[in-house]
Amino acid sequence: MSTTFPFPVPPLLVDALRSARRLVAFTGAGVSAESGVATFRDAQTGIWARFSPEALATPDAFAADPERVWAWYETRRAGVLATAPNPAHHALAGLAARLPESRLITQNVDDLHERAGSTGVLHLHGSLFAARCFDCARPAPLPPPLAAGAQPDRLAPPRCTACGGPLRPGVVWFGESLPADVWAAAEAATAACDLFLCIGTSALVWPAAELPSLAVRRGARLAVINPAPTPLDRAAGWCLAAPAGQALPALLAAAWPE
Ligand code: BV8
Ligand code: ZN
Repeated sequence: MSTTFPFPVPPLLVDALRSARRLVAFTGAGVSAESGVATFRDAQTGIWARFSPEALATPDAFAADPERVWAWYETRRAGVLATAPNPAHHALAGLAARLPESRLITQNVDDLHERAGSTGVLHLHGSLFAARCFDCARPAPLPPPLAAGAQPDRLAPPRCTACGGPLRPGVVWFGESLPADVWAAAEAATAACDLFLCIGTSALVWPAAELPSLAVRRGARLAVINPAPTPLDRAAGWCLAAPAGQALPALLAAAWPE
């Protein structure tokens, strides 16, 4: 059932939220959109307009042209540092305070959930704020970030002090496995949850996109928050067609009026 926002918040969803014992919030790039962070599949802006993210976010792309791929990630990292969490991030941090058994699972590689106060965030696809050697996989410190707004189209990655290989971003690229421990924790939380909030994701990237269906198969109720339709809508008990920065604060205010 699709509810066109802004109001009223579906009363049965408010009840489900208030009485949830084990909630999972599952986020994608849309939750950071109102912070000004481009979503993953939005048309790439500026110098990146001619690349599809899928074409850049792979080990082969990095091996073929490390300077172009490293420049893209450093530009994204600087962009995230120049922005701030939005009301959606803060609402999710507030939700955890109300429902201590809840878990936050994200596909995002930014740190905006943490900067809003969320803890124990499960980053399925890694983080822009970690780096490791492309050759020997040793973790390595990141260099100082680019100046905000800088968009070099090429940037030489720093070298590993142990083997001299190029550093790569600590993200999961297409064709790479998700971190096994993070994936196992995400699956376990999803299988055990009673309410699954799916926020700001096109649900097109696997195996992450499997989680909402797993939750429903295990008996949880599913709510989707996304201004656009998603493949999950048919299985959802509620579809809130609104930006997360509006829908999540409204949901919390309805469930726990001050
Ligand atoms: C793997 C890090 C194999 C890098 C990312 C079936 C099973 C397993 C794999 C596959 C499979 N089918 C295909 C695959 C391969 C592939 C895949 O899924 N391809 C897709 C393109 C079909 N999967 C993989 O390669 C995965 N690895 O499976 O390994 C393997 C197996 C064994 C052994 C070895 C290997 C790895 C996938 C991870 C890729 N890395 N990110 C980086 O960020 O650069 S994925 C990338 O997509 C981001 O993490 C992003 O978060 C994620 C998902 O996208 P969304 O978050 O949903 O973002 P998107 O832009 O699509 O949508 C935004 C949504 O927000 C929209 O719906 C919009 O309407 C909405 N929105 C906008 N504004 C708002 C809003 N919502 C709310 N409020 C708003 N204001
Ligand atoms: Zn190395």
